[in-house]
Amino acid sequence: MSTAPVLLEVKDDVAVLTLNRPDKLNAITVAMHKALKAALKDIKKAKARAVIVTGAGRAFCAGQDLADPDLPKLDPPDLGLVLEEYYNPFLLALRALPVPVIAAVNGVAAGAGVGVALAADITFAARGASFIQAFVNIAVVPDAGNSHILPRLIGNQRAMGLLMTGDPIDAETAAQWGLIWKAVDDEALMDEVGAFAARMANQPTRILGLIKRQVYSAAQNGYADQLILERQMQKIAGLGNDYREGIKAFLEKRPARFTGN
Ligand code: LHQ
Repeated sequence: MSTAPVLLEVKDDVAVLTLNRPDKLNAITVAMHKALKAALKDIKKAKARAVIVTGAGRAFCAGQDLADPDLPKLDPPDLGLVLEEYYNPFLLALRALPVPVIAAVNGVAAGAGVGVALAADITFAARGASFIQAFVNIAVVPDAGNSHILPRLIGNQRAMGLLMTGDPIDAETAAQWGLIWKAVDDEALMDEVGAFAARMANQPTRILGLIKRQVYSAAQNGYADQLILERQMQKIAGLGNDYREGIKAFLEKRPARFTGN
């Protein structure tokens, strides 16, 4: 088994990005950040049409590696630096991938690990997985996008409760609350996510990229601005080969064969 902090496999247009420090529950080090940055470049080069993010072993990701000797050592410390230099660019780049990113949360996700799971466009979790806003337990504030995403997905009350207690919730509760798309049986997780990603890879990829931009812009836009954005994007959609194929397939009463363009 490779000891690289991140594994990447691209097959049939689907990239699988695996956080790979199973002994440390895939806690994120500076070395892992560097590998993630390289992996995102490789995913773009490979022109993958869907991306799965998962963890090796029994955990998804335990967040920041609290023992990482490479964490910037400053006296007094500036924990913001590791966010500025590593987490924020990585999460923005992940969100900006113009293809669907699907998280397969195979076990516990804590702190920034939840941020990675929720930066995906669609998050599946194994029933045995849990989500822990662990920040408060070590007296730091939420980061990795958690303070943005949580209130939007589950509302202020539940967000406050999770962030202020650091208590875990299981995958079923996360799904009921709308934090994730779906909880699935542990042993079925990778098959189900693989099938979903394969389906996504046959969708009109450029349209999925535009849907991402629409949905993420909606967090900032008012209704009128969003209508303008929809108008701009529908123009782009209408110029695509997949649009022509979609209409043709409908009129010919057959499934569309989208190429992603
Ligand atoms: C770990 C970690 C870990 C290192 C498990 N680090 N080794 C923070 C600060 C700075 C700047 C940037 O932003 C952040 C953001 C954050 O992410 S803050 C939140 C950081 N994460 C945590 O506080 C979670 C810490 N981990 C835990 O609470 C537990 O490990 C959980 C609840 C995740 C799992 O518990 P168990 O299933 O009982 O496993 P374990 O605790 O026995 O862990 C297994 C091994 O993994 C163990 O190593 P060892 O050598 O003793 O076997 C842990 O030390 C190691 N590990 N998380 N974050």
